[in-house]
Amino acid sequence: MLLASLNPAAVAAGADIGDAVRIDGVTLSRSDLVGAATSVAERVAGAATVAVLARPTAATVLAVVGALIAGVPVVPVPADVGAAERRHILIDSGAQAWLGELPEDSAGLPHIPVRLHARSWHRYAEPSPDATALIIYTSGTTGPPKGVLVSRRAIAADIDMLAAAWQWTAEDTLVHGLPLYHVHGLVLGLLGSLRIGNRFIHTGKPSPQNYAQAVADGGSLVFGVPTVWSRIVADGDSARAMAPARLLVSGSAALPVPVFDGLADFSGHQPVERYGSTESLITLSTLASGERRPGWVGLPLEGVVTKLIAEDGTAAPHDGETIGALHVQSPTLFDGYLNRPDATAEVRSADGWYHTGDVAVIDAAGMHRIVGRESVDLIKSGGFRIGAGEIETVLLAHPGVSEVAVVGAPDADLGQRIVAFVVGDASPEALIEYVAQELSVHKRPREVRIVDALPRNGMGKLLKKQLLQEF
Ligand code: MLC
Ligand code: AMP
Repeated sequence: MLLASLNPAAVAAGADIGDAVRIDGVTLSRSDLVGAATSVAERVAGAATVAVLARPTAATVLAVVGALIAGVPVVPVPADVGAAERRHILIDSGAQAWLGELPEDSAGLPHIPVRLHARSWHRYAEPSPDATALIIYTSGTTGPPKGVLVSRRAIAADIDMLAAAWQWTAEDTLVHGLPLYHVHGLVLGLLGSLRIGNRFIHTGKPSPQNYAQAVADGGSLVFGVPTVWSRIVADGDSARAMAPARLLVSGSAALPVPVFDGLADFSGHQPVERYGSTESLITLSTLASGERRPGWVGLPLEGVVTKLIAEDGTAAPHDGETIGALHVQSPTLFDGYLNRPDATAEVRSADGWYHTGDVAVIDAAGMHRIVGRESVDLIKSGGFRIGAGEIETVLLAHPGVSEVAVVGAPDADLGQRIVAFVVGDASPEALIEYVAQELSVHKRPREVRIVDALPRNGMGKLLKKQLLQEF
């Protein structure tokens, strides 16, 4: 059973001890979760796909769990989504209804509300492990986001592999304040907790103070993206407040070595770093029982195999120095991009390897270090994956823009920050607001530079590396 701790028979027999989920001021026991989510399941059963506006609320938790009970694939929609991105996600996914919260613009879809106090004790058969659990939209280098088909099998396998690596048990209290529309917050944090049977606390905004409070409330397994950890270290007191936790885990982007060291100094915990993607789920991690090496993301999880392909197409040696393109094979890989066999074939080989797009080195002990990405057009900002092409397309549709180039500039807080170089006569503020409205708030450029011309080579191709030299 995917959400093993919500087994109705066990919950009815009294396994329902204590709180299961605390989020947005609401506390749910496992019995509350089974009863209310099964009531949701009764209302969505039979739908092909539903969209969930994934704000961090109890309604979102019940919507996702209810759809999973009924075997209906969920499309988590970013809480801060803008008009054009929402339209694309709804049309591409074929979502038939909004389940849970209704956005301001429902785009004409019917609404299935979630009632916190409704209860049903109907028993649903567990859907096939091959069934799609989630369709998560994620950015590529060009074009609009693609829907990643994530199966129930992949999710269950990943959580079990991570549980082994992190000695994660029902005794833990998992804490994070991350969005519930991506792998990190939703799959690992929420679904992981409901599979393992540990208590889960969502902190609300992932501020250093909220993290400190959640650890004071018993948090033992704490998840964050590097930006969150960096802000906690900068705060000092909050970093010291992590001391009673059992394991601090960082992922979704590279954890800077000074942040790793700061956490170790203040809290006494060297953080565990892990690596993965929407397409592969988490495939590499350092171990609760093993070496944590600053700047390195760890070893393949049980069942994962990796290979490095050097520029000449041969296998790169595992010498800790030779750089190659990272490919992974894992029971956790996605089932393709929805409606995009062409894009799927570009990254997944017939014999089951996923081409991650990341560049890495591996040492003789099998430790991996991520060196960077193959393309400058995939940006990671605050742990969010953002395609430069997607932002450029939107900006080009603005009447005040004639040419544009978007880059990820190095940023001490966000890892990378989105900077748009624009030829045109619009104001930077108007363009930032335009992207926030059309795509989503977290994809907005943090900076727009109006320039006379963009650097191009003789063929007219943009020279983004030249733009990046400005930083
Ligand atoms: C600012 N705001 C605006 C705005 N400009 N609102 C509307 N329009 C505008 N133009 C508001 C925001 O809504 C927000 O409001 C506030 O200003 C601050 O927003 P922000 O500046 O965008 O937030 P910031 O502090 O920079 O966010 C940092 C962060 C965030 C770390 C909290 O980047 C984050 O949550 N990252 C997590 C990403 C993640 O989970 N990635 C996992 C991908 S899965 P308000 O009301 O909120 O204050 C993956 C796999 C793996 O990668 O390996 O895990
Ligand atoms: P997403 O699909 O949003 O999960 O983004 C996946 C990408 O995030 C990966 O391909 C990497 O580029 C990056 N990533 C995730 N975890 C790490 C990490 N620990 N270190 C460096 N990059 C990471």
